[in-house]
Amino acid sequence: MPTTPPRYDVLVVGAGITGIYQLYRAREAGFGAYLVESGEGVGGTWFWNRYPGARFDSESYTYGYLFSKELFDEWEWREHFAEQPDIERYLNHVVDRFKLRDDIRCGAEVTAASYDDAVGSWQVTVNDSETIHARFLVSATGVLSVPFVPDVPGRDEFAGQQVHTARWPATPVDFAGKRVAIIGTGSSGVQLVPIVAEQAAALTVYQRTANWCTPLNNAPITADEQQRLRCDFDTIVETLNTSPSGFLHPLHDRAAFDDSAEDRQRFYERMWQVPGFGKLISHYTDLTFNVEANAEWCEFVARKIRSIVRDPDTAARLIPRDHRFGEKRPPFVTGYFEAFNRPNVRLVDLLESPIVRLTSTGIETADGVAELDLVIWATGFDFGTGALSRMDIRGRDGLALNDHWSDGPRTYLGVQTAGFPNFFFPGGPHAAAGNNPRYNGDQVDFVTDLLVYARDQGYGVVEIDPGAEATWTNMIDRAARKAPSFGECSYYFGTNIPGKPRKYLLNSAGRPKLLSMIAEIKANDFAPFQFARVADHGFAAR
Ligand code: N01
Repeated sequence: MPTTPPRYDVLVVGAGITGIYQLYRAREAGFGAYLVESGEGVGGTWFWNRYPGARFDSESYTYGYLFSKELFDEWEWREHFAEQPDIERYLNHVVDRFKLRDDIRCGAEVTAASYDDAVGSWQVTVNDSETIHARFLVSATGVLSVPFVPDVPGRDEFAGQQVHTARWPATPVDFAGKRVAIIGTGSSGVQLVPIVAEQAAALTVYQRTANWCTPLNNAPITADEQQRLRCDFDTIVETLNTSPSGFLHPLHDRAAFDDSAEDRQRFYERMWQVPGFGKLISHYTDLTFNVEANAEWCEFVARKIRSIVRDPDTAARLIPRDHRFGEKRPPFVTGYFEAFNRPNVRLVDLLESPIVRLTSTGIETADGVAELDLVIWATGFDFGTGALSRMDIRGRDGLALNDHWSDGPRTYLGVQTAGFPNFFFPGGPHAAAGNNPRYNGDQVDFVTDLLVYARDQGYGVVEIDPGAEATWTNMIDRAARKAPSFGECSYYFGTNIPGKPRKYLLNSAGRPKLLSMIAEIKANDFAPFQFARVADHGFAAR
């Protein structure tokens, strides 16, 4: 007997940090809400990226949820920068604590979604076979969710094991006694290198471009610090809400050449010791604007690299030559440069000897074949639009999202795009440029408030005006040109994916601006969103 497809007010896609919060907010607001997740567990990015060494590089307590003081008080992060298993435990704890698990279905991948204008709702296909109807579809599919593997000849011929950092298997990968390759030296590769180096018989690191890596400076959170965090909750929230990028790191008040040469060196030493993104945020105010200031800091970091790495040729290769500090998203490391002092670790500079192909036994470069048991691809993601572009999303009159975005994403507030009524994507393109969960949480709050407004006014359809979309998207593109960080060499422009349009994928206008725009929109009855009534308002409350 054919069964009637389930119907929900709000269908959330993706059980990452954003999706879990969206499910919580939609349910608290009284919507019949449900969440589908392609992975076999919750956590999103923090479920898939379970490679050894994966951890936050934003402070744990600024990255977790802040909507519940009780949650904040009862969860004790063990480290300032938590490791992946702790993060996954935390997200499972949140799901259970707020009784969300019954409304989440894992192993359910959205393979298509189309808007039905006649009834003002979405027909969503799951796992190519099942149908779910939803009045509102919220894709919380994230920006770092689709792994990228370069099209290197012979990939299928390699007889050993291959794994991507962003699809790391749940069963531990054994490095002991193995000849391992890590391809890619972005944030994932450089976190993994020291761990593999300790266990593998031989590790070859294939680097195309060196990155400006600086120490993460992680530490356990002491009992006193735990206590202080609890006491400071309100101040922490206030600081995060008013800082441009959603971090606690204070801004500096001096430009580099306000200080003497001696004072600058002392300051650089201090920066080397500060945790995580402090090195970008609390640095001299002109670090990313002033070429000379940036060059001096880069030279300081280069000296540090030379002082750690004993082989001068390897050290030289590990020092970036093609970009300044902050032009790409900087990785933060623990023991990365030190790993190259081990006798079992070798660096291959792909600019000198590019990969020719994979053979059945290893990787062939211009210098010959390295025999391998395991190849690890740490080659990044189809950032920002990767997941949305793979779901065959069709809006009004069958318009494909991929056609609407053929020149790159066009959005309003990074939450909706014109021609796709009742479809939202918090935490997607044009969402954050800083501490992701903070911006993404703002967007979830906004989407929920918008849906509550629509419901209260008796509307069933919510759609952004194309003019407003164009204005916001132009603002994003202008802000990107003015932004001090993240040049076109960074994957934030889609540069790493062959054939992808070069369009800025973040929102570098800052969180305070986003929050003030949201306040203004709400004060104006959510103009410039357009609303319409629908005949059938009978969507399911579970
Ligand atoms: O990916 P990436 P990632 N041949 O794109 C190389 C977040 N994150 O997974 O620079 C050889 O940064 C590529 O080389 P190049 C964080 O936002 C956070 O490391 O293009 N190499 C590069 O070295 C981060 O920024 C944490 O020349 C090839 C690497 O692969 C984002 O995720 C931890 C190649 C890709 O680096 C992505 O990081 C981990 C080819 N054909 C990740 N193609 C935290 O700490 C690409 N590469 C929170």
